[in-house]
Amino acid sequence: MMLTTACPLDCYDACRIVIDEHTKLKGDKTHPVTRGYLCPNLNHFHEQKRLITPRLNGEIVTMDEALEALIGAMKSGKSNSILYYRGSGNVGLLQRSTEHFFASINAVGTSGSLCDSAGEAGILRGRGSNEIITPQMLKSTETVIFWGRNPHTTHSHLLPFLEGKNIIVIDPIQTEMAKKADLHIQIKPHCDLHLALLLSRFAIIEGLQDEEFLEAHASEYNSFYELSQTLRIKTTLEAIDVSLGQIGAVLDLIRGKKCVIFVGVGVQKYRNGADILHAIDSFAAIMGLFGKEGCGVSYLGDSLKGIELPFKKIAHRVSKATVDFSKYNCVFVQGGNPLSQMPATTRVKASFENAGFKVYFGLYENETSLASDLVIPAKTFLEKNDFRSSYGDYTFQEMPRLVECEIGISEYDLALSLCEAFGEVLVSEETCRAKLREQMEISEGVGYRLNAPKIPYETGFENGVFEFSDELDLEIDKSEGFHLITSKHPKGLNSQFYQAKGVYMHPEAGFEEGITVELTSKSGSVDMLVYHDRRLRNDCVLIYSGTPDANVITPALLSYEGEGAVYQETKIKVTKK
Ligand SMILES: Nc1nc2c(c(=O)[nH]1)N[C@H]1C(S)=C(S)[C@@H](COP(=O)(O)OP(=O)(O)OC[C@H]3O[C@@H](n4cnc5c(=O)[nH]c(N)nc54)[C@H](O)[C@@H]3O)O[C@H]1N2
Ligand SMILES: Nc1nc2c(c(=O)[nH]1)N[C@H]1C(S)=C(S)[C@@H](COP(=O)(O)OP(=O)(O)OC[C@H]3O[C@@H](n4cnc5c(=O)[nH]c(N)nc54)[C@H](O)[C@@H]3O)O[C@H]1N2
Ligand code: SF4
Ligand SMILES: [Mo]
Repeated sequence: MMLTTACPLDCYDACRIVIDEHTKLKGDKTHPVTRGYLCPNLNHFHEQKRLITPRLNGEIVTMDEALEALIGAMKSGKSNSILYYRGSGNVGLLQRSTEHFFASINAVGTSGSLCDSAGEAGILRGRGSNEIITPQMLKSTETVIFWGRNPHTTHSHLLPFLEGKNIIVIDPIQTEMAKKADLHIQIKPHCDLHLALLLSRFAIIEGLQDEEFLEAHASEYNSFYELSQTLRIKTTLEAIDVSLGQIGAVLDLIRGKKCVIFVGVGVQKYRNGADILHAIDSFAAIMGLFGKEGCGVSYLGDSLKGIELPFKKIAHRVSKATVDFSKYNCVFVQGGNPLSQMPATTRVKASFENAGFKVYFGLYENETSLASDLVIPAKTFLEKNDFRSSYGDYTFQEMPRLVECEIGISEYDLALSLCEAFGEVLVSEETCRAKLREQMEISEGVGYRLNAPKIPYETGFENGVFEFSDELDLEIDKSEGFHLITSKHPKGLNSQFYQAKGVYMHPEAGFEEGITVELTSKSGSVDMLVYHDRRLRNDCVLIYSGTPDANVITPALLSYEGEGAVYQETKIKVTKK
């Protein structure tokens, strides 16, 4: 018999999975987006070596002993010195049942993110809400722009929906999509704000602005246009390494066409990430790309919008990307690997080491589990009940328990044990599942969030109008050193499944393949092997997410808005060893 569930991973696609009696995982052929295939991460899911037994101070213990130690450690201190840190190893909604417990005892949580929150802040500034374009909405789209987004690696189920469309890629790397595109602008990193302003300015010079749309929904665009006029064209084009011909070519490919811009996290790994997304949105507003069929700007959406969870949320929070673990008597890390994935690893490791009792609750051994006092194995997504929504579409899927297994504990069962020990109340798992099912709309066998828009912003914007910026910092960083690009690897998911090695550079950057170089930034130094990659600009170094020690050289800074990590807000000095 075939059973179905959904992939739990932090990915735009949210694939629907069928499993057979041997628990082999396959993509559901009947699902309109998954269409029968998964990706390398899920195809090799069962080959991963998982944590089997709980461990306390390096010794194997039973699950009961592990829970006793956890409860003892939490009861011995003040609850405002307990930190709950949840990563995104599994994005299921019941992962949040543990937050209910920590909220009930007034523990501290985190705010902002390591991921998309700088960009989201920019979207909210302009549009007031963060809606997305799903693959199915692309039917009548004629031109698709991938702006700092790499769909062959991070959104592979979108690819079949792009057939026959004009493609533009704006990316410092010649990605797979760039190779196939009608136009690739191999922009200098961190120059997208300027490109968006120049595109807006030339669109208006050429009279391409959508007057009717602007009049109705975004009438204050003049101040933004004036801002774009403060840029000196020739010097700006030179600084961002884009030609006037390329600006014209972009406008030609979208002139009078239905156009969707997919923006990824690549453009916003900087302190002014919010400004950048806001400027891209502003260009789209000038072109009238919102509220129309086959048009829009699509970033990572708010996957929780429209879903009510039966759990309490933590009230007191500190910024996730810069949290100081050493301030807490007990640190509980769930589904994450901060010692690899947070920026500024040297700082993170020292602060984690100086924390009180450190607990790691996860599926795999990693940098963080190895530095923890207590390690609690989780159950896999096949072994527990859950639900997931997505940031790449509006699906809402149930993930029922399909496999019985002795190993580990589910997030819900752990939360229940903790609530019982502290006299707190947690809604029953069945009630919780029923409440989530009520919020699901089934159409042709697929679950969706209630009230998902058919055409986002068709009835206008949350605040009545699209808001433009009339003030932006337009300074371009001209400091010495290589630009750092740190993006996703096709074979892994951040630090899960596969960890890439070394640093990638263009052969003409001046460093031979196979040598060891020292990479230095204000945050630290690390030695890495050099690999050559002709897809890069010769002023960039690429280190994939999940590469051991990648984050030694990334800064412990927050974006100006959205409390986001800013991995690429640094220049790198490279020296031969
Ligand atoms: N296989 C795989 N899939 C994944 C993940 C994974 O680790 N592996 N991670 C998941 C997660 S957590 C997320 S958040 C999403 C992210 O999905 P994407 O947004 O697609 O992810 P990235 O690879 O970080 O960045 C995309 C592109 O931005 C480009 N870029 C970098 N800097 C700049 C810049 O300054 N300007 C411009 N224009 N482009 C720039 C990079 O070269 C890269 O090609 O992917 C998800 N999917
Ligand atoms: N240099 C660099 N750093 C980055 C990025 C980058 O592009 N470059 N990207 C950033 C981004 S976008 C993100 S989203 C973050 C991701 O950073 P994290 O959220 O820390 O994610 P992972 O490294 O994938 O670690 C996830 C862990 O979750 C655990 N896990 C998996 N499934 C389950 C489960 O069902 N239950 C429990 N309890 N645990 C489980 C696994 O043990 C795994 O080790 O990394 C950020 N860091
Ligand atoms: S990681 Fe993404 S592409 Fe791979 S199976 Fe899961 S949802 Fe699909
Ligand atoms: Mo992410």
